[in-house]
Amino acid sequence: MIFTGKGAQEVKPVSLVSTTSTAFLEALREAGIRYAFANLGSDHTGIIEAYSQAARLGRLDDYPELVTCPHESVALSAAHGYAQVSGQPQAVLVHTDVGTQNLGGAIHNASRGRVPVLIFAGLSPMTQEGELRGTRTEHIHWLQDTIDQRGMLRGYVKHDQEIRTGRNVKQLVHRAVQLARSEPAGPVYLVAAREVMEEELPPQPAPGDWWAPVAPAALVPEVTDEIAAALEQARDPLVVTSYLGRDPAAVPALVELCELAAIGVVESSPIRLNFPADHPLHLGFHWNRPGQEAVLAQADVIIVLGSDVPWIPGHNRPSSSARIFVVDIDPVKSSLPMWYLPATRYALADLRTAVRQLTARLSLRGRLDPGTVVARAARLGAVHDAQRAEWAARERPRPDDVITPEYLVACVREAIGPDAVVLTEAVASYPVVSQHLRSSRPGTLYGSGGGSLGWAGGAAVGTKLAAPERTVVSLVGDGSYLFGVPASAQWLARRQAAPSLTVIFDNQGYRTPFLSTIAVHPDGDAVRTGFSVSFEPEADLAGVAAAAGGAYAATVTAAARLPQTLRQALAEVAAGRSAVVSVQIPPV
Ligand SMILES: Cc1ncc(C[n+]2csc(CCOP(=O)(O)OP(=O)(O)O)c2C)c(N)n1
Ligand SMILES: [Mg+2]
Repeated sequence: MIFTGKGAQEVKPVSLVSTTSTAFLEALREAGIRYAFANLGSDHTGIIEAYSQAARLGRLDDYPELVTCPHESVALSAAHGYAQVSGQPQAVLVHTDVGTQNLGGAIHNASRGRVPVLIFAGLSPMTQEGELRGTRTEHIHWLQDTIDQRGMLRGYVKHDQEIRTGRNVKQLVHRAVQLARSEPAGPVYLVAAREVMEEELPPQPAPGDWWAPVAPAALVPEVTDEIAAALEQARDPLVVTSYLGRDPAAVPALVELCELAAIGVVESSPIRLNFPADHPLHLGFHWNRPGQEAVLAQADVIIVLGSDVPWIPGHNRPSSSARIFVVDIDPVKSSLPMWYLPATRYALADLRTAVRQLTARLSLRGRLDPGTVVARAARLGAVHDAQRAEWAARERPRPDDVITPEYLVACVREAIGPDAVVLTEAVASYPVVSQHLRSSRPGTLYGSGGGSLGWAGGAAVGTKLAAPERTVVSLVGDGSYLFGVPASAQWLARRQAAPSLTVIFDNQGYRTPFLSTIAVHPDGDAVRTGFSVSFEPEADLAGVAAAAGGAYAATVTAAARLPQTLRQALAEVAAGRSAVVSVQIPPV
């Protein structure tokens, strides 16, 4: 290979032009980036030439595979899905200010979800009279020049930088990827003017292997002792987590700790599988529903292990005497403007490492009283069993053939089996998905991590590209489905041969804003008048996917038909074609 690694010193063929763009693309590949999810424009002429040259020379493997995405938010969501499942950041190439703006809420999701991704956007050319190659040639080059393009993403990226010369573009790319991957991981943003990306320069050697992400941090011994001692003395210890399972290997580590000391686990607005839902120490899920959760109120020692919102104190809070410890890769949430917990200790640590430290400390000392542990495990197991019996009763089919969300999730669970990768964006049905999917295997459940709907459409494509052997299933609201630019996402799935099943919880509108209003105005006019955001007359949601991506499309209105339709849809997916099943649940 001429371009990459130490081979950069080799002979340069006559027909080879080396530019900032070629070095940039080589650096992405050197950094392990496999895909460039791209929406190209006039700022990318150097990149387009680079790919064209590589195609001519048979060297496309030197660059990330260029994946054309007809919408930028789908591109970023695809990179998000890929990184969530694989841990590997990918690149997203967008056009100047407008492409950056079209990333939309997907940048919020990547940021809040702590997902590594490298975003590159061109800047408008900086010269206008032909001074340099790449100078302005189109009217939009004046219009797309903005005061502070990088500022548009500031607040959502960990790092933003302008590439000012090709002479150190590789270093800038490797550094950006290092920053993106170091915990707390997140998106990074590079920009460069067209003239810079067109700059001719000698082939750039790969910088050394200096760019590993920051190594995981452990708890200092004093803090391990402090938390272990609190657990030893606790009457009702509880772990609350939302994203410990970002590291799937942390899940069995948490199981071991909880079994050792009989610690209950609650998942609060989970965006990962953090603890097996079928484990007797799993004590349920907290979402937004108003009301005090007894398990949280009873706890005397609480360890918050990876959560941005472990509870919502306005309606659900721990006892004022509870001792609370926060252990997190991001313990004080520097990117969230207003955030605090009544905790006695905040510790920055890799969660798997910290959990193993606690397990080792508690095992060594032998100070856990076996009788207490056994009795507590039995008591918590009874709470778990009662909870599950209540949930099981709710998922039985109704005699009138109406499809409830509970029944829908139960049918999905039975159809997809325990190993499918599920992306959840079912909004008002988030709690129902948590309770009835019963996800129990690490790496099988993902949320966006943020609050910008429309993530699952693109994320499913990225997930399938990262894990081609897995069945990928998205559970989405009808509103979320439409936010996800389904024509773009479904087209991309077909183009990239990345099929998945999408199940739409179709209540023909937005339920959630109404639920939000009830929480603030329980006796207000919205409740009295039955305000709704209805999508009447409704689009043929599944038909959009058929038209854009050749997907198998079905709409289900009767409970009895649901299992068979899901089976058919999964058969289509297994055969290589996406499927969208729109399921009519009671309307808003
Ligand atoms: C990009 C974006 N726009 C708006 C919202 C505000 N919002 C929150 S829930 C919701 C309704 C979503 O509709 P649907 O997916 O059908 O879910 P449902 O509430 O009906 O369960 C909206 C619009 C949001 N979260 N993200
Ligand atoms: Mg809806």
